[in-house]
Amino acid sequence: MSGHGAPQIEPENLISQSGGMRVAIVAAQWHTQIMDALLDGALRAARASGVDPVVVRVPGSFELTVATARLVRSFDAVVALGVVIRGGTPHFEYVCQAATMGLSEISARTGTPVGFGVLTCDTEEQALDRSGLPDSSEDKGFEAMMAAIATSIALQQWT
Ligand code: DLZ
Repeated sequence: MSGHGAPQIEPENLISQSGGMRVAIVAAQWHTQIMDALLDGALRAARASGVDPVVVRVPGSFELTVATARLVRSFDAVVALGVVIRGGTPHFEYVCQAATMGLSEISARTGTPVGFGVLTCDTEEQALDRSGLPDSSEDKGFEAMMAAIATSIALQQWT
């Protein structure tokens, strides 16, 4: 899936509505360089939007679901970050499916926005290109945080 067609949500436009918003980032630890870049992007987006998130580290992307399930009890939005590379795991489909289905189910069941910042790539090069490093073409950690904050703001006046 390419980033073509993604909305341009400007963090500065969210500051006036993000006051007091409690946001948690849950971040896996596999593939350190790419994970650090995703986390950096998510923190950049949060701070530019006037949000100061907490960061919870879990070992792998499989653990994102259980951590998110707990965190949605106490936060207005959660952003899940992970990197799964096909070459890196014979369990690629299982780990990707657990993270994707688990996070989507938690978000729908609880009504709490969950930003999906889990890269599921065939190669490390693809993941680097989406990680928000200076030479990357996409910044998925930033995008996931913007989506979570913007969704929380969109819902807060109606619920
Ligand atoms: C086991 C495993 C493998 C092989 N590869 C990855 C990966 O590429 N990315 C990732 O985030 N996690 C990986 N894991 C770890 C699992 O997510 C999980 O942490 C372990 O199976 C322990 O539950």
